[in-house]
Amino acid sequence: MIKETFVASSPKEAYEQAVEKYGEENISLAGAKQIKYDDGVLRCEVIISVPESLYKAHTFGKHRFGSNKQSEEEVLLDEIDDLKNQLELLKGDIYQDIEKQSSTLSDVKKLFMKKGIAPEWLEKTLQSLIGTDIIDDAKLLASYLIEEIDNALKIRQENFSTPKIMMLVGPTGVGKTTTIAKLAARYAYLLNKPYKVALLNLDSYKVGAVEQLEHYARIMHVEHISIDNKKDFGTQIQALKDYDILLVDTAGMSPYDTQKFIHTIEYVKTETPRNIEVHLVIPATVKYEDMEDIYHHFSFLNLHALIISKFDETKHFGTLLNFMLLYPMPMSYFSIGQEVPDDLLLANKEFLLENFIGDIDEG
Ligand SMILES: Nc1nc2c(ncn2[C@@H]2O[C@H](COP(=O)(O)OP(=O)(O)OP(=O)(O)O)[C@@H](O)[C@H]2O)c(=O)[nH]1
Ligand SMILES: [Mg+2]
Repeated sequence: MIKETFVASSPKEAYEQAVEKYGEENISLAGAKQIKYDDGVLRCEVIISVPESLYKAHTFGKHRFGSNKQSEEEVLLDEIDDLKNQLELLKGDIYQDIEKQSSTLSDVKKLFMKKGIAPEWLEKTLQSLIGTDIIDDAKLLASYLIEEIDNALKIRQENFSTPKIMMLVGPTGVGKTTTIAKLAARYAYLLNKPYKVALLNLDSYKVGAVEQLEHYARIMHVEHISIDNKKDFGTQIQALKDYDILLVDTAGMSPYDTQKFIHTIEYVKTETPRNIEVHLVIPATVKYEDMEDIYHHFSFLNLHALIISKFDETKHFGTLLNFMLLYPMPMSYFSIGQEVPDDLLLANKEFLLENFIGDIDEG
């Protein structure tokens, strides 16, 4: 693996440069820092690891390492791609014509759009029904769309392999600390087997953050440690090696707060014998554009899953479902209220879809 540094005004922008160059699946985050350059401007350096062959191919250009001429196979593949694109366009045109003629189709599409599902996803999904009788039956059409949404949603099954570290990250006030407390109770007391749980608090920003987590730790009789630097984090993880589950609470951060991001990346990248599972907490109540923004900014913290919070504060799940269709990240837990430990569910599709169907029925 080769390490390469990308520089921009925010960690997100620097990371995006790396993604654009190599593709997200080919790189892993190796570190990040903020540096004042000689011109006096603060910039972010994001360091990524990339396989050596890819680095050479993308950095020095194909011609140095292979022939500049396209092989017959490449020409053929390009032509197939062209044909596929043309076919998609044609299907799109046919779909538009059929939608104009079928009021059932356009009514069902409008209803799902009204509930938050994007027209692009709906059109692409409904295109495959062209030529079938389903497009004239509103109930069947709606059931088909619900089934497709069901197929697209991803759940991360709770895994009990220990020892493990779960770190919760997310914007301010989304419910990270409350969810940590619920998870601590779940693992320490509510499962078939009691797990040995410790809480690590990395939030040295918020006034009262230590006391908030300490309060839960005391009630539950679980270990609680506050940490304010990366070295201590590594040392404490080592010292807590007999614990089954370490739950790590982090400071809430605005997606645009570079300092806190850099700080959190350092913790995420700490070398530990245990893998750090990073769960991003997003409230079900935020609007679509904010969800996208939060996801884009946090996604490079090596996210494993999403925890959706504040389900009790909305009856409309369409925006969230739409987000999950376009950004298919696995979901791990749902927080459905403020009560510790009761208001926590394992992420499940039925909960989302039943509420969504109720909403659609009202429409
Ligand atoms: N209605 C509702 N409130 C919640 C839920 N989860 C957390 N809260 C409340 O949201 C507020 C903030 O919760 P915290 O757990 O402190 O949020 P946080 O993400 O740790 O906040 P910061 O550390 O400041 O970033 C508290 O009043 C919680 O009781 C939920 O699922 N539903
Ligand atoms: Mg908190």
